[in-house]
Order: sequence, then structure tokens, then C-alpha cells
Amino acid sequence: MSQHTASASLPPPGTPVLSEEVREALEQGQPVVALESTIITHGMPRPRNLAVAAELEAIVRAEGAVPATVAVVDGVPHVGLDKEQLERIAGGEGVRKLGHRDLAPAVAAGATGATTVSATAFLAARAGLRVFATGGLGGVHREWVQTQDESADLQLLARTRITVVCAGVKSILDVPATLQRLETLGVTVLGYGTERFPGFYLASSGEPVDWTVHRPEEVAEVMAAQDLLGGPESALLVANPVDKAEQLDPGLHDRVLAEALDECRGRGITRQEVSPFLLDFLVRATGGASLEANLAAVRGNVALGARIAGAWAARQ
Ligand code: PSU
Ligand code: MN
Repeated sequence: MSQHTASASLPPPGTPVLSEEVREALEQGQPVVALESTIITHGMPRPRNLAVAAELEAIVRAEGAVPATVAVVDGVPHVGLDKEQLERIAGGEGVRKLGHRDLAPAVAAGATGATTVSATAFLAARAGLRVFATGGLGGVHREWVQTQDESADLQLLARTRITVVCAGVKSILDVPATLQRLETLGVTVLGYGTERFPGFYLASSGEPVDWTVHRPEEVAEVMAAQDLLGGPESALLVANPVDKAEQLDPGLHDRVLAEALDECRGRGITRQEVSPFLLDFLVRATGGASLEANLAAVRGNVALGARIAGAWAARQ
């Protein structure tokens, strides 16, 4: 571990290192938005992923907030990456996917990896950030009865005080079961400008949400109420639908999803390989349209995250 202690400027291993810009913004009470890195490494084709990563940071800045992309570089968790670090993560060579439980071994081994929602939310909250924007959460998989495959995102969000802006969960998951699990875990869900839980590629999954807000200030109000009420330090999910004009054609979506699930079952693909296989199948079967809808959803979430961070900072 000598690489960590060699530099006097670095805190002990495992402590998230803030970029200069993020540290200053936090000190001055300016809005900061955490961004996840797994969508860059494992959710998008190279080399477009690097351009997207930079674009997402630019969107946050354009909305008046500071972006803090989260990743582990050479065993050091970073909240806010510089250009070289972002290139390294997007380049993908030897970059692992790190959930919350993978952080300790990654730190100990000096590994480089992209953080999922669970790891990003954990590190961002540790660093004092309150708002995090991403694409979709992990959730309860179809065929859960056989596989027990449920993303660690859900449990982590049940015990982490952070506001997560997402476009729902991918339709390759069991959406009603995921919503039920969030309810069981006590994670509050707000529909943003909608009474339906978004369907990631689609503006609506068809499932209802119990609470709807329309402005960033209303989200900040709910965050303040969470803190005042006390109790378990759970997250707040803001479910923000993709613009209807940019969603995937619903007929096409339903058709290719059914094909993808059949193909996956037929080939006997299981465990960690399921999601990448299905996502890749969707991109190819829709001629890239699913990727465009995915990007549109993420851009919208990042912009909204910045506005919520602004509303939150204004209250402090
Ligand atoms: N959903 C998406 N895109 C993604 C992911 C989820 O629409 O890239 C990634 C996120 O990083 C999420 C992770 O936290 O997958 C969940 O992985 P798992 O199911 O292995 O927990
Ligand atoms: Mn899983």
C-alpha cells in the first residue's frame, strides 16, 4: 500500500479524494452533483462513452453546478475526476465494475474501477454530496425466484442519505418487483412531473408512483423534511422520465425486449452476463435507437440533478 502513503497530499487509503473544484464548491456551499462511472464503462460503447462522460459534466456546469464523477483510480476512490482520470476510466483497459462491496478489495489491491449506483452513492455521501444523477438503477431481475438476483443498489439506498435522479430501471428487470422492494426497504420515490414510474427507454413503465413533484424546489423541500423527521438515513429517488419525443418507439421496445429475453434464455446466459447481453441485443436490434433513448434519459437526469442541487444549496 506504499503508493498511497508515499504522497503527503493524499488522505489514508479508502478516504474519497475530492477534486479541487468539488472541494471548493462544497466549502462555499455551491451545488455539486455526483455522476456514476459504470454507465460510462459498462453501459456504452467506446469511444463514444468518453464524449458522453464529458458532455454530462458540461450539462451539469451549464446548469450552474459542479460535476463530481466518481471512480476508483489505482486503489484511490475519487469524487471528481480530472481529464486524464476520466480518459483512463472511459478507456476501459482493466477497468472493473465496482459495487459497494467491491470497494474495500479494490482499495487494498490498488485496482482501477468504475462505480455502480451503490458504490457511487456510498462514496458521494461520504464526501458530503447530497445529489447524484444517473441513468437507471439496478433492481430485481426477472426470474428472481430461481436466481435471487437483486442489485445491491436497492439495499444501499435504504441506508444512505442521498437524492438520486434516475429514469427508473431498465425494462430488462422486473419493474413492479423492484418498486415493491423499494417500498419494503423504505426508500421514498417521487415522480418528477409524472404520476407513472418511468420506463427508462420509455417515458412510462405503466406502474403508478405515490408522490409527484414538478419543481426542483419541491424536491429540496422533501429532502429537508427527510432530515427533520430523522429516522433511517435512506435515499430519495427522483424518477424523471425521458422526454416523450426522445423515447424508444413503444411497439419496437416491446418486440425487441421479448426477442432479447427469449435469446438470453435459449443460450443459457446467466448471472453478471445477463444485463450486458440484453442491453447489447437491444442496441443492435433497434439499430442504435435504444442507445439514443438511453442517452436522452441520462442527459435529462443530469440537468435535473444540477437544478435540484441548486435548489438544495439555496436552502442551506
Ligand atoms: N442500469 C442502467 N445502466 C447501467 C446500470 C444500471 O440503466 O449502467 C449499472 C449501474 O451502475 C447500476 C448497476 O448501479 O448497473 C447495477 O448492477 P448490478 O445489477 O450488478 O447491481
Ligand atoms: Mn445482479
